[in-house]
Amino acid sequence: MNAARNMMAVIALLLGTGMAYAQTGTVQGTVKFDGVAPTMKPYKVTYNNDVCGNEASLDRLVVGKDSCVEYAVVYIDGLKSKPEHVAPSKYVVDQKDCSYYPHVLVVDHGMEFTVANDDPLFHNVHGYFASNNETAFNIAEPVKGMKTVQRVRKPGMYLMRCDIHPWMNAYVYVAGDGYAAATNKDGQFALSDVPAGKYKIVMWHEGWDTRDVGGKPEFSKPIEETQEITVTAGKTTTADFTLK
Ligand SMILES: [Cu+2]
Repeated sequence: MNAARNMMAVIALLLGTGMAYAQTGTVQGTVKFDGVAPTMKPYKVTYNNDVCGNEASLDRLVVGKDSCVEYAVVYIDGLKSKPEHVAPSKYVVDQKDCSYYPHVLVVDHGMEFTVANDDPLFHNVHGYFASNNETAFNIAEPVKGMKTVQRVRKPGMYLMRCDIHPWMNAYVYVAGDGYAAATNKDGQFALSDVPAGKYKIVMWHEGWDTRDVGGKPEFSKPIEETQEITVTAGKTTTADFTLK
């Protein structure tokens, strides 16, 4: 009797899993730079050189082999699911050698991430809402080995900068819903378990023009491109983007 019941439970589970898979698809694609990518000038570092080095990259435009663009964020617009509780240790931005790693972090579930300091000097992590440049949070991490869990109230894009080392910049995209990704060094992204349907898919890139304002780089506006896609159950939909 018990064996029969267990078997029924297994069949129900398999059917349930099968149905869940049958209703979702994968979206994948590549972001490439159109034409010859401009060369990015490094920022001259004039203090804390023992830790920070003599030059720093702003990481505003990272183009690899075959014009592949790293650190673009791709997300599906208007597709919302409930954020899951994920341990904030899953999402970490580390400060090392006076740079942020990774340069772009996507928090695809939940609303928390961790900021760590791996440098033997004082960094502060000034977070701004990318939409209006207003302060969202400000964390001081004076000591090497510090870790701070940052909880944000709103999903969206956040810019992080250090007020002491003005070249340090990074982005955190809090999707909360599981349908966002940053491109890897091969310019690729993949979004899995997307419910079948028609959507707008957005590619966001931070933009790379900078202007020196009293020794502090100011950044140009981000670039966004949108496509309409249809996600079919059990299939992979391709969405490629070109950055100009
Ligand atoms: Cu700093």
